[in-house]
Order: sequence, then structure tokens, then C-alpha cells
Amino acid sequence: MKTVLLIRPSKGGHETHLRRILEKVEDGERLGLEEAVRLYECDDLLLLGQMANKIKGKKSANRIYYIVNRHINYTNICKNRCRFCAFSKEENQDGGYAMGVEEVLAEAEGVVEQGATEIHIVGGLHPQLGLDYYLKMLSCLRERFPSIHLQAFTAVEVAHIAERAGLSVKDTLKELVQAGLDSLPGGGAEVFSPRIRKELCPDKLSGKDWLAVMRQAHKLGLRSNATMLYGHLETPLERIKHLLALRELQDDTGGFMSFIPLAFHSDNTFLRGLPRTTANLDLKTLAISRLLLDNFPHIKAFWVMLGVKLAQVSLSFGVDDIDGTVIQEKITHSAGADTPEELSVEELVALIEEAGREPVERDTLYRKVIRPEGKLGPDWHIEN
Ligand code: V47
Ligand code: SF4
Repeated sequence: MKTVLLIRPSKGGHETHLRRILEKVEDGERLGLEEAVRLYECDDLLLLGQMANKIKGKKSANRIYYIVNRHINYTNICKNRCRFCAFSKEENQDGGYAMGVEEVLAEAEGVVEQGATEIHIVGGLHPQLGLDYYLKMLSCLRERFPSIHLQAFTAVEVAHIAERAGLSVKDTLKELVQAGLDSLPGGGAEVFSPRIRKELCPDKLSGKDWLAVMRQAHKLGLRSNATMLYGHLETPLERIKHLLALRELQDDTGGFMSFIPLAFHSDNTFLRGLPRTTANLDLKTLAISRLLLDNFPHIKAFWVMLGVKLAQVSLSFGVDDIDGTVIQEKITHSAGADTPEELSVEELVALIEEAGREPVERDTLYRKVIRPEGKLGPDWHIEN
């Protein structure tokens, strides 16, 4: 059944274009670059939200997914030193750290006992850590916690590990999988635009190579997420091209699970002084992502970066996933995020229900998690 969405006359006189876009969305047709540009120009935020939520509704009905997880940032020492990053340190710089495998295990221990189903592991590009370190970390975690999902190492880290080991990306991924890797997180994508990468992260893996690592991972059967860092120096067109590049790869592989736009925080970075992203830009970016990425099953609002309140509002802007308990995320908090370090399951569920949505606990692969008597703890299973 078609729902009537009202188009409010807008200053720019874009009503005709918007009406056409709306019709395409209604008919399930794919939107192109020109249309995405119109959407970024549209000042009717609620209309964008309504359109995006229609798509979200078709994909996941009234469900909003969350996960009980923990982030472990095993090292902040990084040879790249991206200009937007407040987390990384030079080798031997004060505050630099690299966790031993036992420390990683100890960090995981408590949360697995508390019922986490996923450990999300990312870190800097440490110039000294070799393939053995990563393999040992994964195999020890796998041995100690057989049913936990290990989502680890961005495409940028994978390329770095491969280069240091003198192996191809394919062989590196195979070794990591054999040691226990289950999926890849979506970090390191930033904005694919060579202009922005040259300006902000000249030493980082190029956008083209980020996509190539993901293509390879998907070919091997690994699933992954994808991100976009926005709200720094990029233009709307550069954001749109980033989204379209992801959509093109997803057409070929189908390996992406969720897309997560990451709102830039400038504190303690070379870009300090740049204001925080506005609520308008955050919601617009989520809604446009939902509208353009028609082949991505899920759009995730990462509350750590968005703020808890806006993450709740985003549930009416095409989002169907609010990430999870997270626990001890360091990358955004180093850059001035004033969100809490973790949210409890009760808090997550309450904010989803208050928004009129149905909370569903998922595992990393979006399967429903069942907990006996609804109690958090190590005793859980996946719905058949
Ligand atoms: O790659 C770095 C970004 C990413 C800043 O896959 C910053 O489910 C904001 O990718 N302000 C790491 N962002 C985090 C990440 C992620 C987070 C949550 C879920 C998933 C997932 C992935 O954080 C980096 C970079 O793009 N970042 N510095 C900053 N100052
Ligand atoms: Fe290193 Fe990642 Fe920070 Fe860039 S964003 S400096 S690659 S830790």
C-alpha cells in the first residue's frame, strides 16, 4: 500500500525533483548520483526521514537491532598518524600502549561472562607487531571463548599485517580466519576521495585498496561492515561518491552487513576547532545512506559518536541498528566524545521501546539471540 508523504514547499524550489525521487523510492527503484545531490540539498529533514524509514520498514519492519559486545583497542601505536585521529601515538611516545595477548584475553574474560556475543577488535598500525601476534590473539580468544564472534581488524590493518608478513591479502586473511577471525569491522574507509585522503591521511591505504581488501574478504566468505567518516573537510558530492562505490562493490559481492556513518570529532586532532557535526547533517546522512544503499541490509547509528539522544531520534530516519553495549571505546572518546563509555542492555532496550520500536538482540550476523529467562550471562543461543 502506498503511503502519502507530504512535500513541503522548500526555498530552493526542488519540489518537482523531490516528487520524482519520492516516486522512485515508492516503486523500489534505485537512486543515482544526481538524485542523491538533490537529497543533500533538501531542507525537509522530516521528508527524508519518512522516505528512509519506508525503506527501512521494508527491510526490517519495526525491528531495531542491538548487540551485547565489547570493543578492544589492542594498541594505539600507529605509523599512519591520520590528521583526524586523536587516538594514535608514535612509537615510544608517552601514552602509547600495545597490549599483550594475555591482556586482551583478560579484557574479554569479564564481558564474555556477562553475556557478550561479540568482541570488536581494532587498533593502530604498529610497526613492530608481526602476523604471529595477531594469529596468537585470535587463536587464544577462540580457544578460551569458542562461541564468541571475533570481529577484528579493519581493511587497513589487514593490508598492514599482510605487508609486514610479506604475504598477499588473500593469504593473510586465510591465516587470520584459520586462527579464529569471523568477520571484519567497517573502519578505515574514511572518505574514499583521493583529495581528502591526500589532505587528511596521506599514508593510509587508498580508497581503491580498501575496497579491494573487502572484495577479497567477501570472496573468501567473510562478512564485513562499511563506514564513512563525515563532517570534516569532505563535500556532499564526495560523501555520495563514497556511498556509490560501496553500493557497486555490494552489487558484486553481497558481503556487507551494515553501513555506519561516523560523525567526526575534532578534539585533540590536527583539525581541532572544527565544530561538531549538526543534528541535521547526522540525520540527513543516515537517511540518505538508507536511500542510496538499497543493497545494504542494515544502517547502523553508532551512538558513541552520535550521542545517545540523537541515536534514538535516528530510529525514525532509516536506521535499524543501534550497535551495542560497546564498553570502553577509545577512538572517539580520545577525540572528545562526551557520550558514556558504555550503555547497559536495559538502557538500550528502553530507548528503542520509547521510540515505538521493537528491540531485537542480534549476534554479529544479525541472527536473533535467545537468553534463558531473559537473563544476561554466558548462557545464550541463536534462534533456529
Ligand atoms: O576507522 C577516527 C574513525 C573508525 C575519529 O564495523 C573517528 O560495526 C570520529 O570503524 N572522530 C574506527 N571518528 C571505528 C569504526 C567502527 C565503529 C563502530 C562500529 C563499527 C563496525 C566500526 O573511527 C576509524 C575512523 O574512521 N575515527 N578518528 C574521530 N576523531
Ligand atoms: Fe592509525 Fe587508524 Fe588513527 Fe589513522 S585512524 S592514525 S590508521 S589508528
